Amino acid sequence: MSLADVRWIDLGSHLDARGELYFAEVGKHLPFVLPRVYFIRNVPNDKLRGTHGHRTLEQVVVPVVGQMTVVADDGKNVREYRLDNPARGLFLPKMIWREIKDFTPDGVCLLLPSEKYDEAEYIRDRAEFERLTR
Ligand code: T46
Repeated sequence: MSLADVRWIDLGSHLDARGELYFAEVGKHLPFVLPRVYFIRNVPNDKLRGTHGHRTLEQVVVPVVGQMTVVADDGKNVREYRLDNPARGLFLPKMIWREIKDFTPDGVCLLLPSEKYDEAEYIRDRAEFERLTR
């Protein structure tokens, strides 16, 4: 996979006088069936989340509250994406090194991954990631 496979995904929405409702439906907004969800919040501004790649896992990152920046890296090119709109998630395919940084104090991101948690499919060693993407 390469940075060309990283893309924005517009969620479904229903906005009316009662407020805002957003949704992601498999096949319509999500390219995989969801076996797990998790969210990250309360990240100090000088701390990073991620800093690894995934052998097989894909996921969508949704900035439900506040803002944060995803740095995506395919081993050859690096690109930054500012997540600032809860109506839009960022799709990260497998074999992309990612860091999430610069959370605003209120920042909460919801992660929609394609697999259950499996430490064996993480690539936490940067040298190994570079070997695999060479
Ligand atoms: C990713 C970024 C954006 C679990 O037990 N179950 C889970 O579903 C998750 C996500 C984590 N954990 C355990 C594994 C570690 O012992 O929680 C601990 C911290 O996880 P990690 O250091 O991987 O957290 P992040 O924020 O660096 O990475 C997470 C995801 O793991 C990763 O897939 O892309 O968020």
